[in-house]
Amino acid sequence: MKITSARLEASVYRLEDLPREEKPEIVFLGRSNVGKSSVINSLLRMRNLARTSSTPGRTRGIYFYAINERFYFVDLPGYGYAEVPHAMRWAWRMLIEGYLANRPQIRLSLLIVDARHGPTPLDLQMREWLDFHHRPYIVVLTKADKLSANEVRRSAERAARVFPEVTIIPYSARTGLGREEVWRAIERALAHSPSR
Ligand SMILES: Nc1nc2c(ncn2[C@@H]2O[C@H](COP(=O)(O)OP(=O)(O)OP(=O)(O)O)[C@@H](O)[C@H]2O)c(=O)[nH]1
Ligand SMILES: [Mg+2]
Repeated sequence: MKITSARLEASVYRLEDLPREEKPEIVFLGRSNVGKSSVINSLLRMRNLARTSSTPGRTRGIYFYAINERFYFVDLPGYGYAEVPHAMRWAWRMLIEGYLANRPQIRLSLLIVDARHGPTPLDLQMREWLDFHHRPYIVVLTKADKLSANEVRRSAERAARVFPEVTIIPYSARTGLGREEVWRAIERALAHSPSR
């Protein structure tokens, strides 16, 4: 896809502030610090659009990036960051789940998983939840550049056992591995959107 514009349109910290626009939405979710924002930047070939950090728990709100003024990339706060106070974790969960459960505009979710560690128990919870709500998703195994080709293959096999019938794409924000394949999945999801 040719990217002609990408800009942060809204930072949302409360469900009542969600954009009222009805553009289709592509959601990026996963464990804290797994590389969600980096996937967004690398897909767009923009270094600093979505804020990245080596400090976990940096993305606090739901960020809506308007792409080509046609659809949104939605960057969610990561789950499972233990250092966050309990009350705040609860607030994040309410925000994320409230958004995911009640948003017909969502066309596809990208569950970002660290290729080195594979799906964690919280990723499995997320899977149950997405399945329960009939939300379409793919799994992106990121940071693949930190593994050998063989290890990447084994990681993809492991993920395929945990996520049978789900598209699994090894990815690296550093090398561009998987980029074209992820775009194809996004384009397919957008093409099915009734708003087009
Ligand atoms: N080697 C390598 N490092 C990566 C890759 N993707 C992300 N990183 C690094 O991982 C760290 C976290 O990346 P982010 O994109 O900020 O992760 P996030 O999931 O958005 O983090 P939170 O918003 O805090 O949950 C940063 O130091 C990135 O540079 C990758 O594909 N390869
Ligand atoms: Mg982030």
